[in-house]
Amino acid sequence: MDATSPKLAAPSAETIDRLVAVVGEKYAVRDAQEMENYVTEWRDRWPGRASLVLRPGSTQEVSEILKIANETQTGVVPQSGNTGAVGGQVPSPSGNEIVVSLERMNKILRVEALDNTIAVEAGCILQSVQEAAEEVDRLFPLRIGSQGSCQIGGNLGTNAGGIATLAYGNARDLALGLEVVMADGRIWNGMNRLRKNNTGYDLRDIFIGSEGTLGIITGAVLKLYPNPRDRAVALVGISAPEPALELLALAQGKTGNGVVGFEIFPHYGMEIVERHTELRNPLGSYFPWYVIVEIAGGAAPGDLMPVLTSILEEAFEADLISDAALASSEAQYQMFWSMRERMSEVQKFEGGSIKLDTSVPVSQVPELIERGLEALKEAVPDARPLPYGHIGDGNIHFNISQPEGADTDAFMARWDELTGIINNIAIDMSGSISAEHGIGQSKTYMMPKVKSPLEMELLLGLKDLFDPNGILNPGKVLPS
Ligand code: FAD
Ligand code: S2G
Ligand code: ZN
Repeated sequence: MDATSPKLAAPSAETIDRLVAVVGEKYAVRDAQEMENYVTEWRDRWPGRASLVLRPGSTQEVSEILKIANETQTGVVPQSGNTGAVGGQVPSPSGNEIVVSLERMNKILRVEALDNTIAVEAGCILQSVQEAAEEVDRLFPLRIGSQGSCQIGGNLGTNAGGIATLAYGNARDLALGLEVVMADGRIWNGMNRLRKNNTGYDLRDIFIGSEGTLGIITGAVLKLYPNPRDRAVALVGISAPEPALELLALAQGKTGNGVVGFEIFPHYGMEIVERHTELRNPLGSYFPWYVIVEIAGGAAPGDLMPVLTSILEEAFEADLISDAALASSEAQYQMFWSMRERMSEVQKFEGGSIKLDTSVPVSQVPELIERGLEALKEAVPDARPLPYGHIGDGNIHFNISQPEGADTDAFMARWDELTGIINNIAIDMSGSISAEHGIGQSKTYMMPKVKSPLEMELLLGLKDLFDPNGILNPGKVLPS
């Protein structure tokens, strides 16, 4: 069985009516025009078409939908916030699949402050979960630029990473329990709050990161953390990625696990943020590279400013950094982080932008960047590389903006070629071609290259066991 079984076909009119009857006309989208938002993703890179979009309001409705889909061999694309970066959440152009959007299932089910847990439905927007944690003076530490629209189902579907991974881990590390509807409609209720539960294979972790291909996550129990009493952040001008890693080691040495954010971007990143937003470089001049470092913890507000100041002073003395601006207000704190979080958005205004999501061991990031820049100079001399992101956990988005004035379509047509150059360097360094975004439909062709025959056999075996008819997110993650 391959990942998209040839048995799938467009649902008949009768099947469509049966599926609509599960959620009711009000929560079904039949009209192609109205489907636009569900079949288009934010990079406009993978145009899709669907036979139907369904917006179920309960786990029971998701179960009934999958029962019918499984019986009628109808492909189902699970979708939450539709902010995925690898096209995993949109249907193929065939028009044969249906999209199941979890957006209506957005309730916070239970907050247990003493357990440090929060139970939510899959359609809960990430920011709402962060806010619900804040209400009980706790922290839900998943922090990504799309947090205003991405949802917990998609965060778990992709095992999302983000800004705070280096201190708190990815989505997988933040989940305790799951509720999942299987391809045949059966419901697995794994919504436990246990911190320890070693009873056989970990089903939860198999579903997390499976990108909608093994089951539809309808609920989750997530970990909450004690709220840090203080935080301090600085924007630093620096000469190269190497000293950035020395600054990271210095900061971690002084604060234990207190470094909760450590992001790098090149001067080109600063240039396009200033060109396309109201944000301005707070440093007196420009530098080849910039780092945003955040430390959190302390016993009271104000505790950490002296700590971060002493770290930066020591970094100056060691000639690691060229300049630094410490955020002296909440507004400045937000401004520093906006510079980083809008880096993805502003690339769109620079013309064609080819995206990468590589990771290597943290200490090898400088080598990845150096080799990548070298190789790109060869392949596309006037392109504008933008290696940026989560250097603190070894994840670099080695994005590439087209040469100024170049033909965008011609440049974007080189997507596989140019991503191949950088991905091959990551592979050569025993790194990953997908640190946090997943495989989606964008990288399925690379799976046999990055997985051993044994791994491919085990992954396909899992897919066959969980979804024998191949109805769940056909053509995603595993090559068809
Ligand atoms: P969707 O896009 O709806 O779906 C993503 C995948 O999960 C698809 O394969 C889909 O089929 C599957 N899925 C969705 N819902 C379910 C469900 N209920 N059950 C099972 N499978 C499901 N990602 C990062 O990891 N780190 C970042 O720092 C980051 N920054 C971003 C910044 C911006 C500005 C943007 C636009 C995106 C960024 N992303 C980042 C990518 C994206 O936000 C994440 O992958 C996010 O986790 C996707 O969540 P979503 O709810 O939008 O999922
Ligand atoms: C980030 C967003 C997507 C991209 O901002 O950390 O994950 O590649 C990325 O621009
Ligand atoms: Zn990222």
